[in-house]
Amino acid sequence: VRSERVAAILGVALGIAFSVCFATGVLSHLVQERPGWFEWRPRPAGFYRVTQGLHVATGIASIPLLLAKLWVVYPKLFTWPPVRSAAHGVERIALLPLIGGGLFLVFSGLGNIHVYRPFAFDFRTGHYWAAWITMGALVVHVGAKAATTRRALLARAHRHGGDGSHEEGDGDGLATPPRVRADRRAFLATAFGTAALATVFTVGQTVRPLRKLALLAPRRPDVGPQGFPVNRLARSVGLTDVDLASYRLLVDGPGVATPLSLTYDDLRAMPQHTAALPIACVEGWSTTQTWTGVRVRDLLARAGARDGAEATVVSMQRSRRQRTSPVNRHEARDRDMLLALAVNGEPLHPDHGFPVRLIGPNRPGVQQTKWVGRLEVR
Ligand SMILES: Nc1nc2c(c(=O)[nH]1)N[C@H]1C(S)=C(S)[C@@H](COP(=O)(O)O)O[C@H]1N2
Ligand SMILES: [Mo]
Repeated sequence: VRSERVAAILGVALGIAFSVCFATGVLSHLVQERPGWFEWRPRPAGFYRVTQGLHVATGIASIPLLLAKLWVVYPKLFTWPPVRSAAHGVERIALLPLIGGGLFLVFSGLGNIHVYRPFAFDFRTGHYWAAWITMGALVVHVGAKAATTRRALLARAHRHGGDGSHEEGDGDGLATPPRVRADRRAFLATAFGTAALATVFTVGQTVRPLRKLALLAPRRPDVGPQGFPVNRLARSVGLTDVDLASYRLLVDGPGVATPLSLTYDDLRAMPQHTAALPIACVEGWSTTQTWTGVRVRDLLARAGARDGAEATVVSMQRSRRQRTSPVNRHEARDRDMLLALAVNGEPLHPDHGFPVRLIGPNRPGVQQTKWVGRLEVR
Protein backbone atom coordinates (compact mmCIF):
# COMPACT_ATOMS: atom_id res chain seq x y z
CA VAL A 1 0.00 0.00 0.00
CA ARG A 2 2.91 2.31 0.76
CA SER A 3 3.75 2.52 -2.92
CA GLU A 4 4.46 5.29 -5.36
CA ARG A 5 1.26 4.40 -7.15
CA VAL A 6 -1.00 4.89 -4.13
CA ALA A 7 0.90 8.05 -3.15
CA ALA A 8 0.47 9.36 -6.71
CA ILE A 9 -3.29 8.73 -6.86
CA LEU A 10 -3.86 10.42 -3.48
CA GLY A 11 -1.50 13.21 -4.51
CA VAL A 12 -3.44 13.99 -7.68
CA ALA A 13 -6.74 14.05 -5.78
CA LEU A 14 -5.24 16.30 -3.09
CA GLY A 15 -3.72 18.58 -5.72
CA ILE A 16 -7.14 19.10 -7.31
CA ALA A 17 -8.93 19.58 -3.97
CA PHE A 18 -6.30 22.02 -2.67
CA SER A 19 -6.36 24.03 -5.92
CA VAL A 20 -10.15 24.44 -5.87
CA CYS A 21 -10.00 25.25 -2.16
CA PHE A 22 -7.24 27.80 -2.71
CA ALA A 23 -8.92 29.59 -5.63
CA THR A 24 -12.27 29.86 -3.85
CA GLY A 25 -10.55 30.86 -0.61
CA VAL A 26 -8.54 33.67 -2.21
CA LEU A 27 -11.73 34.88 -3.88
CA SER A 28 -13.57 34.93 -0.56
CA HIS A 29 -10.69 36.79 1.07
CA LEU A 30 -10.70 39.41 -1.70
CA VAL A 31 -14.48 39.90 -1.43
CA GLN A 32 -14.04 40.54 2.27
CA GLU A 33 -10.99 42.79 1.91
CA ARG A 34 -12.15 44.56 -1.28
CA PRO A 35 -8.80 46.00 -2.40
CA GLY A 36 -9.13 48.93 -4.81
CA TRP A 37 -8.29 46.91 -7.95
CA PHE A 38 -10.86 44.24 -7.16
CA GLU A 39 -14.31 45.04 -8.58
CA TRP A 40 -16.86 42.71 -7.02
CA ARG A 41 -20.21 42.48 -8.82
CA PRO A 42 -23.59 41.72 -7.28
CA ARG A 43 -24.47 39.26 -10.06
CA PRO A 44 -24.97 36.33 -10.39
CA ALA A 45 -26.74 36.57 -7.03
CA GLY A 46 -25.80 33.06 -5.84
CA PHE A 47 -22.20 32.93 -7.12
CA TYR A 48 -20.49 33.45 -3.76
CA ARG A 49 -22.70 30.80 -2.24
CA VAL A 50 -21.39 28.24 -4.76
CA THR A 51 -17.73 29.24 -4.43
CA GLN A 52 -17.79 29.21 -0.64
CA GLY A 53 -19.75 25.94 -0.57
CA LEU A 54 -16.99 24.47 -2.76
CA HIS A 55 -14.32 25.92 -0.48
CA VAL A 56 -15.66 24.22 2.62
CA ALA A 57 -16.59 20.98 0.80
CA THR A 58 -13.15 20.54 -0.80
CA GLY A 59 -11.48 21.42 2.51
CA ILE A 60 -13.45 18.73 4.33
CA ALA A 61 -12.85 16.14 1.60
CA SER A 62 -9.11 16.87 1.87
CA ILE A 63 -8.90 15.78 5.50
CA PRO A 64 -9.15 11.98 5.03
CA LEU A 65 -7.16 12.20 1.79
CA LEU A 66 -4.37 14.13 3.51
CA LEU A 67 -4.24 11.73 6.45
CA ALA A 68 -4.17 8.75 4.06
CA LYS A 69 -1.41 10.33 2.03
CA LEU A 70 0.68 11.02 5.14
CA TRP A 71 0.24 7.44 6.29
CA VAL A 72 1.42 6.18 2.90
CA VAL A 73 4.51 8.36 2.63
CA TYR A 74 5.70 8.97 6.18
CA PRO A 75 8.31 6.16 6.27
CA LYS A 76 9.97 7.96 3.36
CA LEU A 77 10.48 10.99 5.58
CA PHE A 78 13.11 9.00 7.47
CA THR A 79 15.10 7.53 4.57
CA TRP A 80 18.88 7.81 4.66
CA PRO A 81 20.74 9.89 3.53
CA PRO A 82 18.20 12.67 4.13
CA VAL A 83 19.56 14.81 1.30
CA ARG A 84 21.05 13.42 -1.92
CA SER A 85 21.52 16.66 -3.90
CA ALA A 86 20.73 20.37 -3.79
CA ALA A 87 17.46 19.84 -5.70
CA HIS A 88 16.53 16.98 -3.42
CA GLY A 89 17.30 19.21 -0.43
CA VAL A 90 14.96 21.94 -1.68
CA GLU A 91 12.24 19.38 -2.25
CA ARG A 92 12.65 17.97 1.24
CA ILE A 93 12.68 21.41 2.93
CA ALA A 94 9.44 22.24 1.07
CA LEU A 95 7.81 19.25 2.81
CA LEU A 96 7.79 21.12 6.11
CA PRO A 97 5.53 24.01 4.96
CA LEU A 98 3.59 21.56 2.77
CA ILE A 99 2.69 19.10 5.52
CA GLY A 100 2.53 21.63 8.35
CA GLY A 101 0.63 24.16 6.25
CA GLY A 102 -1.76 21.57 4.82
CA LEU A 103 -2.62 20.22 8.26
CA PHE A 104 -3.00 23.71 9.70
CA LEU A 105 -5.30 24.76 6.85
CA VAL A 106 -7.70 21.84 7.02
CA PHE A 107 -7.90 21.77 10.81
CA SER A 108 -8.14 25.55 11.33
CA GLY A 109 -10.86 25.58 8.65
CA LEU A 110 -12.68 22.70 10.31
CA GLY A 111 -12.40 24.54 13.63
CA ASN A 112 -13.71 27.73 12.10
CA ILE A 113 -16.89 26.17 10.73
CA HIS A 114 -17.50 24.93 14.28
CA VAL A 115 -16.80 28.46 15.60
CA TYR A 116 -13.65 27.17 17.31
CA ARG A 117 -10.86 29.71 16.95
CA PRO A 118 -8.21 29.12 19.62
CA PHE A 119 -5.55 31.23 17.86
CA ALA A 120 -3.86 34.36 19.10
CA PHE A 121 -4.20 35.77 15.56
CA ASP A 122 -7.25 36.54 13.45
CA PHE A 123 -8.50 33.33 11.81
CA ARG A 124 -8.86 34.69 8.30
CA THR A 125 -5.43 36.38 8.27
CA GLY A 126 -3.68 33.23 9.49
CA HIS A 127 -5.63 30.89 7.23
CA TYR A 128 -4.96 33.14 4.22
CA TRP A 129 -1.20 33.43 4.66
CA ALA A 130 -0.86 29.74 5.50
CA ALA A 131 -2.62 29.03 2.19
CA TRP A 132 -0.05 30.98 0.16
CA ILE A 133 2.83 29.27 1.96
CA THR A 134 1.28 25.82 1.52
CA MET A 135 0.48 26.37 -2.16
CA GLY A 136 4.02 27.64 -2.78
CA ALA A 137 5.37 24.45 -1.22
CA LEU A 138 2.84 22.44 -3.25
CA VAL A 139 4.14 23.93 -6.50
CA VAL A 140 7.70 22.86 -5.54
CA HIS A 141 6.42 19.41 -4.59
CA VAL A 142 4.44 18.91 -7.81
CA GLY A 143 7.47 20.00 -9.82
CA ALA A 144 9.73 17.57 -7.98
CA LYS A 145 7.30 14.66 -8.18
CA ALA A 146 5.80 15.13 -11.66
CA ALA A 147 7.97 12.50 -13.34
CA THR A 148 7.53 9.89 -10.58
CA THR A 149 3.79 10.50 -10.49
CA ARG A 150 3.41 10.11 -14.24
CA ARG A 151 5.41 6.88 -14.17
CA ALA A 152 3.41 5.46 -11.27
CA LEU A 153 0.08 6.33 -12.88
CA LEU A 154 1.04 5.07 -16.34
CA ALA A 155 2.03 1.64 -15.04
CA ARG A 156 -1.58 0.51 -15.21
CA ALA A 157 -2.27 2.05 -18.61
CA HIS A 158 0.71 0.16 -19.92
CA ARG A 159 -0.75 -3.11 -18.71
CA HIS A 160 -4.08 -2.45 -20.41
CA GLY A 161 -2.46 -1.22 -23.58
CA GLY A 162 -0.14 -4.21 -23.83
CA ASP A 163 -0.73 -7.73 -25.13
CA GLY A 164 -2.21 -8.92 -21.87
CA SER A 165 0.94 -10.63 -20.66
CA HIS A 166 2.11 -7.56 -18.72
CA GLU A 167 1.32 -7.20 -15.06
CA GLU A 168 0.75 -3.86 -13.39
CA GLY A 169 4.08 -2.60 -12.18
CA ASP A 170 5.28 0.07 -9.87
CA GLY A 171 7.40 1.61 -12.55
CA ASP A 172 10.35 -0.48 -11.42
CA GLY A 173 9.81 -3.26 -13.91
CA LEU A 174 8.55 -5.72 -11.28
CA ALA A 175 5.08 -7.18 -11.51
CA THR A 176 2.67 -6.37 -8.68
CA PRO A 177 1.04 -9.47 -7.20
CA PRO A 178 -2.80 -9.51 -7.25
CA ARG A 179 -3.03 -9.55 -3.42
CA VAL A 180 -1.05 -6.33 -3.22
CA ARG A 181 -3.25 -4.76 -5.86
CA ALA A 182 -6.35 -5.78 -3.89
CA ASP A 183 -4.89 -4.23 -0.72
CA ARG A 184 -4.19 -0.99 -2.55
CA ARG A 185 -7.69 -0.86 -3.96
CA ALA A 186 -9.18 -1.45 -0.51
CA PHE A 187 -7.01 1.26 1.02
CA LEU A 188 -7.86 3.80 -1.68
CA ALA A 189 -11.56 2.91 -1.48
CA THR A 190 -11.44 3.58 2.27
CA ALA A 191 -9.68 6.93 1.83
CA PHE A 192 -11.94 8.16 -1.00
CA GLY A 193 -15.04 6.65 0.61
CA THR A 194 -14.32 8.49 3.87
CA ALA A 195 -13.78 11.73 1.95
CA ALA A 196 -17.06 11.21 0.08
CA LEU A 197 -19.03 10.45 3.25
CA ALA A 198 -17.54 13.40 5.17
CA THR A 199 -18.57 15.63 2.26
CA VAL A 200 -22.07 14.19 1.84
CA PHE A 201 -22.72 14.52 5.58
CA THR A 202 -21.81 18.23 5.59
CA VAL A 203 -22.83 19.76 2.25
CA GLY A 204 -26.47 19.49 3.34
CA GLN A 205 -25.72 22.77 5.13
CA THR A 206 -25.80 24.45 1.75
CA VAL A 207 -27.25 21.91 -0.74
CA ARG A 208 -30.96 21.79 0.08
CA PRO A 209 -31.84 18.25 -1.10
CA LEU A 210 -29.10 16.83 1.17
CA ARG A 211 -30.07 18.78 4.27
CA LYS A 212 -31.46 15.72 6.08
CA LEU A 213 -28.01 14.11 5.76
CA ALA A 214 -26.13 17.08 7.24
CA LEU A 215 -25.21 14.99 10.31
CA LEU A 216 -21.69 16.40 10.60
CA ALA A 217 -22.61 19.98 9.71
CA PRO A 218 -22.57 22.44 12.58
CA ARG A 219 -25.84 23.98 11.35
CA ARG A 220 -28.95 22.92 9.50
CA PRO A 221 -30.13 25.51 6.99
CA ASP A 222 -33.75 25.13 8.13
CA VAL A 223 -33.32 25.31 11.91
CA GLY A 224 -33.48 28.61 13.80
CA PRO A 225 -35.80 31.53 14.49
CA GLN A 226 -38.13 32.06 11.51
CA GLY A 227 -36.81 28.80 10.05
CA PHE A 228 -33.13 29.54 9.40
CA PRO A 229 -29.88 29.64 11.39
CA VAL A 230 -28.30 32.39 13.44
CA ASN A 231 -24.62 32.78 14.30
CA ARG A 232 -24.60 36.02 16.22
CA LEU A 233 -27.51 36.33 18.64
CA ALA A 234 -29.21 39.64 19.48
CA ARG A 235 -28.54 38.78 23.13
CA SER A 236 -24.80 38.65 22.54
CA VAL A 237 -24.75 42.25 21.30
CA GLY A 238 -27.41 43.61 23.68
CA LEU A 239 -29.99 44.31 20.94
CA THR A 240 -32.86 42.04 21.98
CA ASP A 241 -35.44 44.82 22.34
CA VAL A 242 -34.61 47.81 20.19
CA ASP A 243 -36.95 50.70 21.05
CA LEU A 244 -38.76 51.71 17.86
CA ALA A 245 -39.71 55.10 19.34
CA SER A 246 -36.07 56.15 19.41
CA TYR A 247 -34.77 54.05 16.48
CA ARG A 248 -33.40 56.09 13.56
CA LEU A 249 -31.73 55.04 10.34
CA LEU A 250 -29.17 57.68 9.41
CA VAL A 251 -28.18 58.15 5.78
CA ASP A 252 -25.31 60.61 5.86
CA GLY A 253 -21.67 61.15 4.99
CA PRO A 254 -19.82 63.22 2.38
CA GLY A 255 -21.75 61.57 -0.48
CA VAL A 256 -25.20 62.90 0.36
CA ALA A 257 -26.79 66.29 -0.34
CA THR A 258 -29.48 65.95 2.36
CA PRO A 259 -28.68 63.72 5.33
CA LEU A 260 -31.66 61.60 6.36
CA SER A 261 -32.80 60.47 9.78
CA LEU A 262 -35.61 57.98 9.24
CA THR A 263 -37.90 56.29 11.74
CA TYR A 264 -39.09 52.72 11.36
CA ASP A 265 -42.46 54.08 10.14
CA ASP A 266 -40.69 56.33 7.61
CA LEU A 267 -39.00 53.22 6.23
CA ARG A 268 -42.28 51.31 6.13
CA ALA A 269 -43.89 54.19 4.24
CA MET A 270 -41.28 53.98 1.47
CA PRO A 271 -41.78 51.66 -1.54
CA GLN A 272 -41.16 48.07 -0.41
CA HIS A 273 -39.42 45.47 -2.58
CA THR A 274 -39.25 41.72 -2.20
CA ALA A 275 -36.41 39.45 -3.28
CA ALA A 276 -35.36 35.86 -2.64
CA LEU A 277 -31.71 36.08 -1.60
CA PRO A 278 -29.27 33.73 0.10
CA ILE A 279 -27.30 34.25 3.26
CA ALA A 280 -24.08 32.46 2.35
CA CYS A 281 -21.86 32.25 5.40
CA VAL A 282 -18.10 31.92 5.00
CA GLU A 283 -18.50 28.85 7.20
CA GLY A 284 -20.12 27.04 4.28
CA TRP A 285 -23.79 27.04 5.29
CA SER A 286 -26.36 28.95 3.32
CA THR A 287 -30.07 29.57 3.20
CA THR A 288 -32.33 31.40 0.77
CA GLN A 289 -35.19 33.42 2.23
CA THR A 290 -37.67 35.94 0.90
CA TRP A 291 -36.81 39.42 2.12
CA THR A 292 -38.89 42.61 1.96
CA GLY A 293 -37.66 46.13 2.54
CA VAL A 294 -36.39 49.38 1.13
CA ARG A 295 -33.94 49.49 -1.75
CA VAL A 296 -30.57 50.99 -0.88
CA ARG A 297 -30.69 52.90 -4.18
CA ASP A 298 -34.03 54.52 -3.19
CA LEU A 299 -32.50 55.68 0.08
CA LEU A 300 -29.45 57.05 -1.69
CA ALA A 301 -31.62 58.86 -4.24
CA ARG A 302 -33.74 60.34 -1.47
CA ALA A 303 -30.61 61.62 0.27
CA GLY A 304 -29.45 63.20 -3.00
CA ALA A 305 -26.44 60.92 -3.46
CA ARG A 306 -24.97 60.90 -6.95
CA ASP A 307 -24.80 57.90 -9.24
CA GLY A 308 -21.57 56.09 -8.43
CA ALA A 309 -21.94 56.59 -4.69
CA GLU A 310 -20.60 53.91 -2.34
CA ALA A 311 -21.57 53.30 1.25
CA THR A 312 -20.53 51.70 4.49
CA VAL A 313 -23.33 49.96 6.36
CA VAL A 314 -22.99 50.38 10.12
CA SER A 315 -24.69 48.19 12.69
CA MET A 316 -25.96 49.44 16.06
CA GLN A 317 -23.91 46.74 17.80
CA ARG A 318 -21.04 48.05 19.95
CA SER A 319 -18.50 45.30 19.39
CA ARG A 320 -16.35 45.84 16.32
CA ARG A 321 -16.49 42.32 14.91
CA GLN A 322 -18.68 42.44 11.77
CA ARG A 323 -20.14 45.81 12.72
CA THR A 324 -19.71 47.33 9.24
CA SER A 325 -19.82 46.17 5.64
CA PRO A 326 -19.09 47.80 2.29
CA VAL A 327 -21.56 48.56 -0.51
CA ASN A 328 -19.74 49.37 -3.77
CA ARG A 329 -21.19 51.41 -6.64
CA HIS A 330 -22.44 48.30 -8.49
CA GLU A 331 -24.20 47.00 -5.40
CA ALA A 332 -25.60 50.43 -4.54
CA ARG A 333 -27.38 50.45 -7.92
CA ASP A 334 -28.69 46.86 -7.71
CA ARG A 335 -32.47 46.45 -7.57
CA ASP A 336 -32.16 43.69 -4.93
CA MET A 337 -29.82 45.50 -2.55
CA LEU A 338 -32.23 45.90 0.35
CA LEU A 339 -32.48 47.17 3.86
CA ALA A 340 -34.92 44.45 4.86
CA LEU A 341 -37.64 45.02 7.44
CA ALA A 342 -39.27 41.62 6.97
CA VAL A 343 -38.48 38.04 6.04
CA ASN A 344 -41.09 35.66 4.63
CA GLY A 345 -43.76 38.29 5.35
CA GLU A 346 -42.94 38.72 9.07
CA PRO A 347 -40.99 41.53 10.75
CA LEU A 348 -37.40 40.37 11.37
CA HIS A 349 -36.74 38.39 14.53
CA PRO A 350 -34.25 40.22 16.81
CA ASP A 351 -31.69 37.50 16.04
CA HIS A 352 -32.10 38.24 12.33
CA GLY A 353 -31.39 41.93 12.79
CA PHE A 354 -34.63 43.64 13.85
CA PRO A 355 -35.55 46.33 13.04
CA VAL A 356 -33.49 46.50 9.82
CA ARG A 357 -30.81 44.36 8.19
CA LEU A 358 -28.90 44.65 4.99
CA ILE A 359 -29.41 41.85 2.49
CA GLY A 360 -28.03 41.86 -1.03
CA PRO A 361 -27.12 39.57 -3.91
CA ASN A 362 -23.78 37.77 -4.08
CA ARG A 363 -22.43 38.88 -0.72
CA PRO A 364 -20.66 36.79 1.90
CA GLY A 365 -22.83 36.29 5.00
CA VAL A 366 -20.48 38.44 7.07
CA GLN A 367 -21.47 41.40 4.89
CA GLN A 368 -25.25 40.94 5.35
CA THR A 369 -25.15 43.33 8.30
CA LYS A 370 -27.84 43.05 10.97
CA TRP A 371 -29.32 45.75 13.25
CA VAL A 372 -28.42 48.51 10.78
CA GLY A 373 -28.38 52.06 12.19
CA ARG A 374 -26.49 53.98 9.56
CA LEU A 375 -25.53 54.20 5.91
CA GLU A 376 -22.40 56.30 5.52
CA VAL A 377 -22.24 57.45 1.91
CA ARG A 378 -19.22 58.50 -0.14
N1 LIG B 1 -24.31 43.36 12.94
C1 LIG B 1 -23.96 42.10 12.58
N2 LIG B 1 -24.39 41.61 11.42
C2 LIG B 1 -24.07 40.36 11.04
C3 LIG B 1 -23.25 39.53 11.85
C4 LIG B 1 -22.77 40.08 13.06
O1 LIG B 1 -22.04 39.45 13.82
N3 LIG B 1 -23.16 41.38 13.39
N4 LIG B 1 -22.93 38.25 11.43
C5 LIG B 1 -22.92 38.05 10.00
C6 LIG B 1 -22.71 36.68 9.55
S1 LIG B 1 -21.19 36.00 9.83
C7 LIG B 1 -23.61 36.01 8.79
S2 LIG B 1 -23.26 34.50 8.11
C8 LIG B 1 -24.94 36.59 8.57
C9 LIG B 1 -25.96 35.62 9.03
O2 LIG B 1 -25.60 35.39 10.33
P1 LIG B 1 -26.64 35.07 11.44
O3 LIG B 1 -26.78 33.60 11.30
O4 LIG B 1 -25.94 35.47 12.70
O5 LIG B 1 -27.87 35.82 11.17
O6 LIG B 1 -25.17 37.76 9.30
C10 LIG B 1 -24.12 38.64 9.29
N5 LIG B 1 -24.53 39.88 9.88
MO1 LIG C 1 -20.99 34.15 8.65
